[in-house]
Amino acid sequence: MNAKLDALSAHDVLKLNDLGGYTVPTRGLYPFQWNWDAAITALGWLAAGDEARAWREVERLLEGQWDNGMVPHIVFHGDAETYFPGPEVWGVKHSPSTSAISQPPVLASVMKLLFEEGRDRRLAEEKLAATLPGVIRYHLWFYRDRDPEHTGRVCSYHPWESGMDNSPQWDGPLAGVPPVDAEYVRRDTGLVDPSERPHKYEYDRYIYLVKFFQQNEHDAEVLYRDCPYRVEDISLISILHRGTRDLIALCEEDAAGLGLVNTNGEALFSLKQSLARTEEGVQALWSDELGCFLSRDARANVLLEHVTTAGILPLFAGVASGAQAQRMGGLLEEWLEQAPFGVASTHPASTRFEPKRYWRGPSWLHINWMLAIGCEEYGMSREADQIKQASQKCIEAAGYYEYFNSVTGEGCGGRDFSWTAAMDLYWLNPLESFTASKAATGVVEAS
Ligand code: 9WN
Repeated sequence: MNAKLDALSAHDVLKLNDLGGYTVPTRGLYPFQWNWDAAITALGWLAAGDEARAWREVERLLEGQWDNGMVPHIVFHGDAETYFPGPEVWGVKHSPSTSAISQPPVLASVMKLLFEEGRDRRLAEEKLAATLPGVIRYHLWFYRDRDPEHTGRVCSYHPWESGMDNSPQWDGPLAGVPPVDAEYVRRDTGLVDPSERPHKYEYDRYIYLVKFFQQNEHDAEVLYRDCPYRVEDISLISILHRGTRDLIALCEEDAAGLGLVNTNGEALFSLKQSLARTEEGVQALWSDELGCFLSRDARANVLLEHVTTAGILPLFAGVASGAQAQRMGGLLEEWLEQAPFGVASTHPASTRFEPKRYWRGPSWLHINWMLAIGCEEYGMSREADQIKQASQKCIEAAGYYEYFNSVTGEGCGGRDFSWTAAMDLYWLNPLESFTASKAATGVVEAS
């Protein structure tokens, strides 16, 4: 059975979710622009042949950028009643209104792809020159505000900042957060099956943290010192690291003759120092026993011993040694044998594995894409191919759902979902016209 046959095309999904220069992840459940969704979705617009729309997605996301450089995890461009917590709960004074935390900054790596794979060179040069300075400030913000002690491991203050909301990794650190004492009404559980969503226990603490940020006026020093939740998220650290490398390459290659390296000399020097720190600092998160990297509870000073896809993303960052990569490659093969529909977000042998509850076991295609790139770059083409095939199986089984039950392939969460459609267009089943245009720009196909 091929679920794509009687569904909207991937391009139609993007058009359905296009609210005017920004794409909502799905209508109803997520009615605003999300940070890493926007980046991944831009790849879909590129692959659908609409390069201008791809860059517009980036520009609209950057409309939410704060003066300190932070690019928030949600930009509330319009009004909507179907999401909680909305702008009034976050209480941020910014126009457009935004949340007060960020998300894994895959944006820079996506911009490099938009730049390299776009056929309209004038457009690509103009848009890169216009957006790159903002993204450089974004990365500088991460290292400055989130790693003030220069450990090489930026920290995160909310599970939502990881994008992997209820991953078992956060169970321990979240237990140190008190529940919010005010009543609130969730919207998500009225829109999708509650068995696919985080529990009330988690939401009580998610909302406590939102209020905590507001009460402390988003003060970087106070949050670092007092936030009851402070973790070093290996996924965020890895995605940031690769993004920083890509930013530096964009400036230094100066392929467009834009002189970006001259105007950003000091910033690039600082970013390079941050790269060096992370390359060293991330080794403190390797577990020889489990054969993968781990996140760390920075308040309790303990490693979070859960095998999740987050711990394999150092392959995407390029910070693992060859021997570490081999261990992770072996782990991935056995992981896919136990849950064949994509790489399960939590290892299927974990006692906390739940194949359809959000980030506790389902598979997510944008994560699979990053894992496949990482494997390919470490010379593990077989594993990269396996991940790609396992991802294709999800779409064939269920179409463009938010995420997939990693054991059965059943589609879960929101339907007609932008990043899943984008990954199909860009990675899994690109249109011939896109493949031909990539070949014309000299881009060599990986996996
Ligand atoms: C909170 C939009 C976002 C994704 C996250 C995913 C989910 C939000 C929520 O939806 O998080 O940010 O309300 O559950 O976990 O990765 O960016 O698709």
